[in-house]
Amino acid sequence: MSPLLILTIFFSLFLTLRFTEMKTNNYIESSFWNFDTLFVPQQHPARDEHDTFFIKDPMYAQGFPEEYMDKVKTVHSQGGFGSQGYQYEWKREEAQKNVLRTHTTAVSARMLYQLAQQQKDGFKPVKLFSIDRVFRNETLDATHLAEFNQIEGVVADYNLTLGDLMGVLHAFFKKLGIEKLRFKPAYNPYTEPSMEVFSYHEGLQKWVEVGNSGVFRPEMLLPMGLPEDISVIAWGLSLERPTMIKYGIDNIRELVGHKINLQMVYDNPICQLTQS
Ligand code: FB9
Repeated sequence: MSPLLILTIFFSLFLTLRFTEMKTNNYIESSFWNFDTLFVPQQHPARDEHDTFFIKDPMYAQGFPEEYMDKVKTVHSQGGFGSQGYQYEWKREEAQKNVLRTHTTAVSARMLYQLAQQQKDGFKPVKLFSIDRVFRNETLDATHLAEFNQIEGVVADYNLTLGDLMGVLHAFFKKLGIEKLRFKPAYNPYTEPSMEVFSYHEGLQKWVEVGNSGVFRPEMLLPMGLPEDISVIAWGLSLERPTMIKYGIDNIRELVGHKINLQMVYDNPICQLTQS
């Protein structure tokens, strides 16, 4: 039993569905890519040190795409693209603050911006994924550490709908042997509509939240230069939760960290999440 096995399963699942992996080799991100490009307002509670690890040195990032940063400033402070924005005074200094990334959705923002820049003459649909560490300054409990591995899928294509998102989620979880899904309306600053995803877990005899998802907002995509009729659907989950549920582990410290029982690691047979 190792998270590595589960990692391999999710990795091969995405490759089977012909997704391309996004480069995630930067744990430190500027607040600009981690929050502002995702239309997360600068006074949002997720942006204070109670939820986010801020870097002391170097405290500030440099080297932003100035033209794009101006568009992000405008959509936050005055709106545009049919949105009224947040009507507040957006500060460059706040966007420059370096953080330990709180989600790999920051990487998705970078990728979508690069694609928009590269594909000025006609956007080619893409399917992207990322699996890597993210950091949250949260209260530690049996299922939460200050870091976890986020799994994220992103599909960008012409005129995608919420129905397409539900369809992709069914295809994704079916590969994990999960057929029955329920969708519950949710809220994220960067997606509208947003849905929490639940699946019925026979062993636990209850509905388990297996992820979050949504359609990226035009206030995020249009300042990047993406064509109006391109919509982007995305979803996320963790690597640790499926591993814990699969192996009946109720305290995450038995899965990662210095307390894990190595004997249990050696004794546990390699096993496979049922693949349809
Ligand atoms: O992984 C989660 N649950 C889960 C997943 C799979 C599973 O079993 C698998 C098949 C065998 C069992 C459980 N969750 C997400 C749901 C909950 O555990 C939740 O309480 C904890 N969440 C983490 C964040 O906690 C603060 C899990 C983590 C999470 C949550 C949201 C996202 C990513 C990870 C996201 C996203 C997103 C949304 C819209 C657009 C792009 C990304």
